Amino acid sequence: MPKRETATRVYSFGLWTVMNRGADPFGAATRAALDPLEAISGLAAHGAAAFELHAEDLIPPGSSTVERDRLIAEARRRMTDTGIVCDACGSSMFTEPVFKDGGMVSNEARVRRMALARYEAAIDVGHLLDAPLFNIWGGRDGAEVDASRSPVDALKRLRDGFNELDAYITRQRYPMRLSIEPKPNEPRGDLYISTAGHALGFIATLEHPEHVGVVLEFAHAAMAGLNPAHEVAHALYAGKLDGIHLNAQRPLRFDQDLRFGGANLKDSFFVVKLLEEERWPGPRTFDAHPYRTTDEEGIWGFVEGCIRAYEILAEKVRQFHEDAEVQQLLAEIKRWAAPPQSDERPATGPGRIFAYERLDHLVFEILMGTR
Ligand code: GLO
Ligand code: MG
Repeated sequence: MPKRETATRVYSFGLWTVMNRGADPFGAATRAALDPLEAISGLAAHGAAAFELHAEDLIPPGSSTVERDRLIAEARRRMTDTGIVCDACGSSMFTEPVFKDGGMVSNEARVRRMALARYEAAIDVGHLLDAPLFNIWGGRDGAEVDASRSPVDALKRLRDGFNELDAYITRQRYPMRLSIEPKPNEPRGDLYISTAGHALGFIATLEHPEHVGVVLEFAHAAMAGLNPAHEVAHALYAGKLDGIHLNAQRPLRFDQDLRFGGANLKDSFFVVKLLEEERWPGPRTFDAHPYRTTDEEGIWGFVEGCIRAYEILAEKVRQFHEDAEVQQLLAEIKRWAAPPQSDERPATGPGRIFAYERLDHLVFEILMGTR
């Protein structure tokens, strides 16, 4: 067996993933709430070296400053005891009725102010937990009724909001980047920043585009019917991949947040292949939910399952690279890329097509474990 290169790979989970209680739009919770501090310790005990959170996962909205500081101190104690680190913070303001028409895009100026204040408070929490990234998924920043707001005005409001948050981080001298997590829809009918392309185009309009990156989620790409690896590639190519959320999702459906490996075997393989080949240094973060049929104990099996799925796929990537026939086919493809020696027209014979047919089949065999 070749030596495994897992030493530098950091696995991370959103606290909200293990705290999820199995509720869905048609059904109530099926398991008890996990305490956020227990979530931190439990993740550390089951193979995660990092966690992400919404500030509100740890500090319930409306908590006093004393309570906030106590919870942060306790979280930090768990972090020191276990070695787990916080790799990103965000806000779950999208759950609250006051933000029903959006946070930064709301038509109500007072609500937009509240949203920025809420983000700033969450940025402070992230800083106190040493999070290097503040990730914004604007779950309510979208619309069902397009007559209610011009999408251009929505983008301008988002621009002003991001500029203000960036200025806040700079003023506070926090060593923290901002990121945008795009999603095509849900909970809003349509969200304004839907894909990697939307996020990258939008970031270019900010005052300091160099302070802002992208967190891409596998399921969000699949929901839009896009190729997740191509989405990730766009962010990598732009030097802006600040985070990845791994999970599984049947294309073109509501947000399923299935366990990584639970669907999309081949697409998952190509995302892992890309991250490993590019030696992307960031944490492999899972943003999925244990199935609604899972009980409290099963949550840790879910955690281990996500990590194991990544490791198996990374091993398959290694196998792909070490397979002699794959290498021969790839070498053949590379030869076509050499500068032409003459102005001879490209050959149109069947040989070149055959290489892809075989290559694809070899990927299938590798994934099935029959090779
Ligand atoms: C929902 C998103 C959500 C974000 C999180 C980031 O679809 O994936 O879970 O990742 O709010 O803070
Ligand atoms: Mg996510």
